[in-house]
Amino acid sequence: MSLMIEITDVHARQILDSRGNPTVEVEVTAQTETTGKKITGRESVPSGASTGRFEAVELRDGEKAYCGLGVKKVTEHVNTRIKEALIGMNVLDQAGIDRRMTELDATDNKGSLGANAVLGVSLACAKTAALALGIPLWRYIGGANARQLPVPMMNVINGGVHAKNSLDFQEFMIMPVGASCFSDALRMGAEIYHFLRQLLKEEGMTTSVGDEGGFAPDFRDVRDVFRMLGKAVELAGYRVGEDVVYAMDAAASELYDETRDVYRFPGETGQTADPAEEVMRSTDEMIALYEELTSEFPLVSIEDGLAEDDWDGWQKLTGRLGGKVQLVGDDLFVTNPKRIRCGTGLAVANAVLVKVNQIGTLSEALDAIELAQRAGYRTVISHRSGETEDSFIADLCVAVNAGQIKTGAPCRAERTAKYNQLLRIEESLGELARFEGRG
Ligand code: 2PG
Ligand code: MG
Repeated sequence: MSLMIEITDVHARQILDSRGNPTVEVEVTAQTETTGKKITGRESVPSGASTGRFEAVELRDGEKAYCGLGVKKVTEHVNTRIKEALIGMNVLDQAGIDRRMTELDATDNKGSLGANAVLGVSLACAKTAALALGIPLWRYIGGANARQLPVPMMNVINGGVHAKNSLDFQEFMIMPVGASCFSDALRMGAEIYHFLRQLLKEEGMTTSVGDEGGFAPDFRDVRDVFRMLGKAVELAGYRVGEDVVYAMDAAASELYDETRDVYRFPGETGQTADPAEEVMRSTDEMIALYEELTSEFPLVSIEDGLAEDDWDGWQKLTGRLGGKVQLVGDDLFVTNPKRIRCGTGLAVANAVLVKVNQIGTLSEALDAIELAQRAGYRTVISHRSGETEDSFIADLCVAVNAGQIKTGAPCRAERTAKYNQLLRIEESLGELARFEGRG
C-alpha cells in the first residue's frame, strides 16, 4: 500500500444510546504522511434487545452504575490494549486492523475485548480513512460502483421485546416498492405512518411508540395489524400490494420454548385466559401460519420466522415459501460467515440480515455480505433496537449495493439519522443513483 495515513491515537468514551443505556463511542486519529495533517473520525456502537445466541459478545460492567450496563471496562480495553496494538498502523489497512484486533481478542466471539470495543474502533477507522482521503464513507467502503439506494423497510408497528404491548411478533414493516427513487419511498412511508397514527387514534388505540419508532398498540391478532396497515396505505392514496408491500420480523427465537419445542404466544393468549388454553404453535403450525398470511396479504418478506437453531424447520420453511417470499435470517445467521456458509449449503433462507455489531468488525461484515451475495442471497442492512445518532449503516448500505435497509419508523432521531443520510447520498449521486423498488 503506497499511501500511508498513520494511526496516532485511539480513544473511547461511554455515551448513551437511544434507550438511555451506555454504549461505546470511539475516535480514531490518523496523520497523513504527505501533509502531516491529523484527521479524527468518530463512530459509536448500537445494541440489540432480541439478541441472537450466536452473536459476538457485548461486554457490560455489571456494576452498580447504570444498573450493570456500564461500558467503562470496554472503553478501557480500547484506550489501553487496542490503542497500543493499532498505533502506527495505516488507517487504510482496514482488513489488517480488524485482524489485529481479532487476534488480540483471541476468542471466537470477541468475548475478551468485547465486540462493542472492537466494532467501535473498526467503524471509526473506516470513517477516519474516508475523511483523510476526502471522499464520502459510502464511496470509500464501496468503491466506484457503489450507487444503489435501498428500499426502506419501515417498522411502523412494534411488538415483541421492543414494546410493552400484546403483540407477540416483533416488527411489522411497510416497503414502498412502487416509488421511483429513495426519497419518494421515504415520503410515501412517512405519509402512511401519519395516516396510521390517525387511524389508531380514531380506533381509540395508543399512538405511543416502541423502541424503533413504530406504534405499539395492543393488537392480539396478527391479521388485525395487516388490515390496519392496509387502511393506512389506502388512506394515504396508495395501492396495497402494488405501491406498498409488507415485511415482518417474527423474531421467533424470542417466542421459542426449547423445553417444550413450541412457540408460545402470550399476547395472543391474553392475561386472563385459562393456562390450558395457551396459544402455542409447533414448527409446522408456524409455517402454516406464514403460508396463510402470505396468501392473504402482500407480505413479501419474513425475518426469523423460526428459531435460530432450527435448521430442519428452516429447510422446510424455505422449501415451502422460499420460491415466492424473501426469508431473512437474522438470529439464524448473526452476520457470521460461518453460519451463512452453513445456511447457503443447506439452502436455508434466501436473504441475510446484516448487523455490524453481531460480528464485531467491518471487514467480517463485508465478508458476510459478499458471501451472501455470491450465493444469490439478498442482503438487508439493519440497525439495532438500541441505536445512536450515527448513520454508518446508511453509507454501508449504499457501499455494498445491498438494495434494502431496515432502520425503523420515520420517527425518533436515531432512526431518521439513517434515512436523512440516505437522502444526502441520493442527492450527491444525482442521476447515477439506482433504485429498484419492485426488483
Ligand atoms: C432485529 C433487531 C432490529 P434487536 O431483531 O432485527 O430490528 O432488533 O436489535 O433488538 O435485535
Ligand atoms: Mg430480527
